[in-house]
Amino acid sequence: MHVYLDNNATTMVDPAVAEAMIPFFSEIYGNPNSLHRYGTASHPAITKAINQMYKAINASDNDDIIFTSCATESNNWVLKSVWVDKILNGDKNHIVTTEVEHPSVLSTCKFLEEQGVKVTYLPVNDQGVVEAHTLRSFITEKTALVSVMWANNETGMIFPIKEIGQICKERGVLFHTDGVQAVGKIPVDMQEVHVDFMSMSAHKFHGPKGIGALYIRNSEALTPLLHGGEHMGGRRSGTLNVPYIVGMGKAIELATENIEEKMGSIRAKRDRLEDALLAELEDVMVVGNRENRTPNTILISIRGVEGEGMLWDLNNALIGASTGSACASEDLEANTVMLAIGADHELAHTGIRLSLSRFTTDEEIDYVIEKFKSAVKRLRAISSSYAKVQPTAGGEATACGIHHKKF
Ligand code: 7TS
Repeated sequence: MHVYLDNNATTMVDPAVAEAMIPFFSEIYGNPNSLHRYGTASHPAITKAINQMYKAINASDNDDIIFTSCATESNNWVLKSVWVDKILNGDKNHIVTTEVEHPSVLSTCKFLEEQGVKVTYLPVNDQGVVEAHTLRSFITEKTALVSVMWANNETGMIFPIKEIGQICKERGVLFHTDGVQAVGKIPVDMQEVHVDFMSMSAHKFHGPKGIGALYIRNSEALTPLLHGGEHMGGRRSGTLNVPYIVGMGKAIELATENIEEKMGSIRAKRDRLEDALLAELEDVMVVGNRENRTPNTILISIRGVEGEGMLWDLNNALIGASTGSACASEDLEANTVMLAIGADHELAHTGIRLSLSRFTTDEEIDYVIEKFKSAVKRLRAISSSYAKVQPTAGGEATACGIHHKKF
């Protein structure tokens, strides 16, 4: 059996999405900016995709949704353009973000710090969540932007976007959220939150890789990242990637229609897997409470078992999982989100992320439970650092040199 449980890294393209894209490669291939019939032939499909995007997140007609090449581009666009508009050409000098953003936000913030921008990195609590009230004391009249993700890619923890948006609105500060791990996993309704900019990525909800979008409330001014041929109203140049736009529209429609029902089914499988691992393995813990977590995600730490060793064993059993963000997985570093939560280095090396999708089956879950248990048993038997101890009431154990917080 093959089991893919790395859906927070990327998802399978839904066959219905692939089918919708196919005509736009070799049949309807004109440049949509061309005035002839070959160009205009794709217009209805583009309009349909745009409408699917607006409907999926309940955007209003005054808002813009601009297609980009990926969420990394969307995140770079907001941060760099707010820097140009409000800091280089304005009187602000400060951006607030969090310690646990995706590298496309954190690395851009580091770059902006090198340019002289002041950046505040908000801490997370022991659940891995930024508490909205911590933001209040950090916003000053020099703050140009607050950027806080909607859901974390490693833990699945959902951040209080409604409260944060409200604080930003009261203080007159622009608010960006990286919605990549929220859209298609939990209901996202732009009428319910005050968000100025939201990044999205199609490949996280069974669309193709290499296409993303940026939601812009009330068509807020934002200097383009890509200048050129005035595509998309001059907001983002580059010939429209019609097949991928069609694919993203179809994918977001499929992911968000009856989302509660779809997610209920994923949640039931996720909970069954989580319950089994917690009940049948000793000295393991899952980061973050379930109620406040995206329904497909488990970040589990297995005391005494290196994440990479675990991945190796799972991979040999044809199970795809992750030790954290694939974007950072070439350097065998500790899980940065676990470090931010307060885990020590040793524990932060033991995190395994299991992320399900609507294509995950009950049989696959049964298979993963068995293989996971046997991998932990094997790796602990050869582990020099693992000594079986009973955790104390506070969830702390010291016999193997690991001191950790109870998550
Ligand atoms: N933002 C978040 C929260 C993400 O999880 C990712 C990808 C991105 C942005 C980047 O999206 P892209 O469209 O540029 O690819 N996250 C992961 C992950 O968790 N493991 O691999 C990729």
